[in-house]
Amino acid sequence: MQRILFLLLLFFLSLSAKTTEGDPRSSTVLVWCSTQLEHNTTIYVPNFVATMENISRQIQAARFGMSSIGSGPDTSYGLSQCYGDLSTLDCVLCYAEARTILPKCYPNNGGRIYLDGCFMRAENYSFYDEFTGPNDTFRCGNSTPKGQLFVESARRAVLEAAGAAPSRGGYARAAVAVAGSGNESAYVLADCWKTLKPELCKACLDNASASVMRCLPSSEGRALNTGCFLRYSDTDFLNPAPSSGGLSRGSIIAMVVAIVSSVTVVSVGVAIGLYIWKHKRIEKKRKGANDVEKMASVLGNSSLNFKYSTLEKSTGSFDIANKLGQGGFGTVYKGVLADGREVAVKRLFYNNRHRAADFYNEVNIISSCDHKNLVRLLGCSCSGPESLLVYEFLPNKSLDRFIFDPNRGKALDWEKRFDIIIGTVEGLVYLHEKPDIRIIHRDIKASNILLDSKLRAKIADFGLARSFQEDKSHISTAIAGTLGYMAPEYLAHGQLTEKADVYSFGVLLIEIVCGRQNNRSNKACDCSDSLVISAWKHFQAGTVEDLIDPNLILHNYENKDELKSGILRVVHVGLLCTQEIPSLRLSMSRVLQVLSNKDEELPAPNNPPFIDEKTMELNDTCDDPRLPLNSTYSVACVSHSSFHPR
Ligand SMILES: *[C@@H]1O[C@H](CO)[C@@H](O)[C@H](O)[C@H]1NC(C)=O
Ligand SMILES: *[C@@H]1O[C@H](CO)[C@@H](O)[C@H](O)[C@H]1NC(C)=O
Ligand SMILES: *[C@@H]1O[C@H](CO)[C@@H](O)[C@H](O)[C@H]1NC(C)=O
Ligand SMILES: *[C@@H]1O[C@H](CO)[C@@H](O)[C@H](O)[C@H]1NC(C)=O
Ligand SMILES: *[C@@H]1O[C@H](CO)[C@@H](O)[C@H](O)[C@H]1NC(C)=O
Ligand SMILES: *[C@@H]1O[C@H](CO)[C@@H](O)[C@H](O)[C@H]1NC(C)=O
Ligand SMILES: *[C@@H]1O[C@H](CO)[C@@H](O)[C@H](O)[C@H]1NC(C)=O
Ligand SMILES: *[C@@H]1O[C@H](CO)[C@@H](O)[C@H](O)[C@H]1NC(C)=O
Ligand SMILES: CC(=O)N[C@H]1CO[C@H](CO)[C@@H](O)[C@@H]1O
Repeated sequence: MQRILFLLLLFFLSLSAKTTEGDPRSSTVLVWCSTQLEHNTTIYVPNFVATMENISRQIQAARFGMSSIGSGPDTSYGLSQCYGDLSTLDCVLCYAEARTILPKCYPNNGGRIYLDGCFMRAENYSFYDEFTGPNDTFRCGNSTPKGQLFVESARRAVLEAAGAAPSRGGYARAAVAVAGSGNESAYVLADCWKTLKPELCKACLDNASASVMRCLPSSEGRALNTGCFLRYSDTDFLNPAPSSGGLSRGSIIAMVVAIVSSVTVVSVGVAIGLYIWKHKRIEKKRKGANDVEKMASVLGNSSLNFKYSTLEKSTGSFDIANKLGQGGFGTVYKGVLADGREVAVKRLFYNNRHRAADFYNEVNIISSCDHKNLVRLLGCSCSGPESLLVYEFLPNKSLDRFIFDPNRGKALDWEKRFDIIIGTVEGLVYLHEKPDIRIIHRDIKASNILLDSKLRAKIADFGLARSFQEDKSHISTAIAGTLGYMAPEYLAHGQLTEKADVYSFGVLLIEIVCGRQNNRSNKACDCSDSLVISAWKHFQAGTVEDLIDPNLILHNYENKDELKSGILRVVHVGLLCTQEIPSLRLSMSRVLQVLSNKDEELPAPNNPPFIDEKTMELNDTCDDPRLPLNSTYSVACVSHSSFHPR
């Protein structure tokens, strides 16, 4: 439940940044992971998840949380704190960001993350009194050096804030303004973790101020210590003291939060992943097969089964050096079998033994998907100490490595990209129109499109979410970073149809053309708009060419006009797929038709979601009279829409 909340909140953040009053300052300054591996996954993961959940409840009330859950070497100790100038809402947003990043330290047993607005740390021991350590460090801005006036004001402000904080509950801010000058003023924030006594806080901040002053005359400096954070800057990054009164964004979202929290319906899962429908025949078969022993024996006989020890050996006992990446549901390692075959082994984060029968079923369903544009599941190890899935190994990894990288992007000219697009479409048509079981992928994104040795597209990670749908504590949902791809009706209402995949696919099309990710933290551009909105605006203005990935134009094409019109057509289809109203979006088979037949006339696209710039309002068909019209966002309707599997 909390997770859904965070996703929604993050979504608001990304969409309504223009109307933001405060700033959660959720950009990451530094992450470091502890060097020890967790002791026992089966115990560690649930403890970690429970600690995060516990802290998130405290954060919403106090902008600070600490918790320890479990016993022995797998106890999870956690602490998270927002810096003193963040409002509760901004704090929740910053924490949400920290929480999505820190689990990436797994399988190491802890780590800490410093963001510009908050801090979070998890370990398997009690670290609450620690205030100094060998890894205390600082980061300096690299802009042109400032003048002597600024150096003076920064020194004064740092000493003032660091001096005041220990006696004021650990937090202080300071600003030293220099009269008559635009940019010689200095702004400082100092914050100790609330678990530290004043004298330890002082020791930490004394060290931090000394560190940070080594940055002068740079315009920015940040000290990242075990027990405190200190930053100075020449820009006023501090949030104003919270104002009261008025229906601010904060209060609207707080209301939305309250409503969403009360809805059990959502618990069905806005989990990222996949939803499978079964026709009645299969439903029956499934019920009959709910016997773990029987399934295990069937599987034991089938070619799908791999021995745990074989796989363990093939990956060098899950050696970090063989790690290929981290997917939604587990860590993927490269393995080489005794016969020389290369495979990708996915080690699932969390194994729920009593759901083994369902897991076997899903493996069977996934392995029944056989299409040239789907990554093949070769089998699993279902009976060893932990569940492993074995996939075909694809040497060129995933599409995001290419299109979002200015150098590797050159390897994909327009023809290759177009082939990848068509391959992805064909894979999706297959999943959506399979006669026995229709599958919604739910997590189409560039990193889930893998490339084989000839750079042909293969869709990965379909079929798993179903197995984990009921694992409320499953860690993967805390890691999912796919906000930019989620269809609005799915995100807000949990409504899941194939059109949610179509939406994500539309985003992907636009990304492939532009060579940029659909998110706002994209520093490479003046992204006040998301990529989709920006594509829509350029489309309306007839200037889509401005968005095209420079790598595409590098290549020598004989017929530049044909190239251009081909690219424009793909953007047009992308916009038809990302229309706000799901029923207007094309079906995947229709997409295949219009992409294959260049002469077919395309309708004009309707707007993508969140286009009303003044109010940032989602033009939602929400008709609850109790809700204020023109509220910033109408997710509040969640309460009485329902989850509509068909
Ligand atoms: C992990 O803990 C579980 C539950 O206590 C236990 O059954 C399992 O054997 C342990 N695994 C390892 C590798 O120690
Ligand atoms: C959260 O953690 C705190 C501190 O460890 C503990 O006192 C509290 O009972 C926990 N709350 C829940 C709901 O687990
Ligand atoms: C933390 O985990 C490591 C390795 O997993 C273990 O060796 C160590 O004893 C644990 N620490 C505590 C305090 O239990
Ligand atoms: C400090 O960080 C380095 C590199 O991240 C790590 O190897 C080292 O163990 C860390 N020290 C402590 C005390 O955690
Ligand atoms: C800001 O500082 C720079 C040098 O640090 C100076 O060249 C510039 O004129 C200043 N700008 C204003 C508006 O004072
Ligand atoms: C701050 O403390 C760390 C760790 O004890 C130490 O290495 C560093 O030199 C100190 N910095 C200053 C400026 O005293
Ligand atoms: C598995 O194979 C064994 C021997 O090959 C056979 O006796 C058994 O009936 C098979 N089990 C199933 C469920 O097919
Ligand atoms: C946003 O885009 C940037 C640059 O493309 C990327 O590094 C970052 O990971 C993205 N953030 C998310 C949350 O996807
Ligand atoms: C562009 C790129 O990296 N292509 C590689 C894809 O994988 C094959 C087989 O491993 C390599 O030969 C290519 O260089």
